[in-house]
Amino acid sequence: MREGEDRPYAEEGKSASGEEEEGLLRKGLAEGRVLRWGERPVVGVVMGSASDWPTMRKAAEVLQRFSVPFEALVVSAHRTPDLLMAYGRRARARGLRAIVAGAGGAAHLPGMLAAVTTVPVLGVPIVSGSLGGVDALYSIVQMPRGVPVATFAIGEVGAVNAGLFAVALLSGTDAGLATALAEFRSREHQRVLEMGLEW
Ligand code: C2R
Repeated sequence: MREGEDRPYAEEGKSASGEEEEGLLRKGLAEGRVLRWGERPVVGVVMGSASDWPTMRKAAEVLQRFSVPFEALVVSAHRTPDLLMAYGRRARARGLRAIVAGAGGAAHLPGMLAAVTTVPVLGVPIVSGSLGGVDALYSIVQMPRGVPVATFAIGEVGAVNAGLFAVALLSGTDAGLATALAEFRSREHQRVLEMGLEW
């Protein structure tokens, strides 16, 4: 690697310095890599691979529906460990109030994020490979005592509910969101009351 070039990893055996971390984050959050919706994102929607996006966009769609500004990007504990650390460490300072993190297989991403930030991490197990998402569910839900990741159902249902849960978290300090959430629930209530069956 040439001098002055951003390294994808800190040198073996060393952690990225503060300056390196800033550089990684700048590159990782560059235009074209990050999908931004609204001014000043308060929720980060992250995933281990672009292949997770069809599922994770369900969480993003919920945030959009409730007018919650968010950013969405690919970041991986396995494949971009230093970027992941930088993203997690800077999350609170950057104004994020919740991180929805989706990953499949050996899903270390949500747990590793939770290890470096006190911003609530909401984990979504993605269906991938031969174990159908159960591997990701166990990887995310079985966190050791003291470092929680709120874990949701496997796949799209989990992504939708993680989005709704992020809205519920934010509604604690946002009366408008609390009202919007209550209205959503009452529409769901009505929808079920109108359900009929045909023989
Ligand atoms: P590819 O489709 O890119 O091969 O990824 C991703 O979340 C994805 O579901 C396959 C699966 O690998 C997962 N992945 C993780 C992590 N990074 C990528 N679980 C991680 O850091 O936990």
